[in-house]
Amino acid sequence: MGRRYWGLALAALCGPLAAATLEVRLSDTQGQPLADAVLWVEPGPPQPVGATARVNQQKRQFEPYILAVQTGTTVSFPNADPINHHVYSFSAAKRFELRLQKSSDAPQEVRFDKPGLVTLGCNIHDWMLGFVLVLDSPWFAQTDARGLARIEFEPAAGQRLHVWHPRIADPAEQQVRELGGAAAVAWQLGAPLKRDPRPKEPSGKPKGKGGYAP
Ligand SMILES: [Cu+2]
Repeated sequence: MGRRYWGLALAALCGPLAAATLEVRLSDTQGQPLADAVLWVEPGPPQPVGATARVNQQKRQFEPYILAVQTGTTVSFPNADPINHHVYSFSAAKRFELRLQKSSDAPQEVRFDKPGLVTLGCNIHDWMLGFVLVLDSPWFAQTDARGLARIEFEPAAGQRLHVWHPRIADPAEQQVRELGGAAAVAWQLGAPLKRDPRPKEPSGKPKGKGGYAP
């Protein structure tokens, strides 16, 4: 049963919710849009039921590169490649490893039960890098290519807007704003972006047990 169904069912039970949409436009110090950043409003309600999400292994990359989920979400890791992957995380929020066989096998799942940032790697393909950001709020969205994100949430006093992206220099301390009832926020980052942390996939013919057919 999908998340949307449960959302509708809950809305029906509780009556109309005071929902609002916050539109955020995120840009770097030069005014250029920053895509794939996660924006979220906290505090938020706990998750009524376990949601699901997915991180594909596709063309020897994690797809999506950055996934935001609420605490308690179960994420499946299907392998769309004709080769094996060995996905792992050493992050405090979730340590795990999955030996992903070729795409014919059923995807394996991991439940993300603690908030925090989980960095994904692959033991076979060193350049594979991905992130699962586990949030204690259902009210999050990711920026598109124009740097735009729309967050659906229920406004309340004391809420704060957060942002995260691997290229933001100081996500822990600086990237938080009070929400003052605004419907739109233009957020320009105050410090230059760090370089993209993703290593380049080596060119040339692959070798070894991680090799693959072109
Ligand atoms: Cu791999």
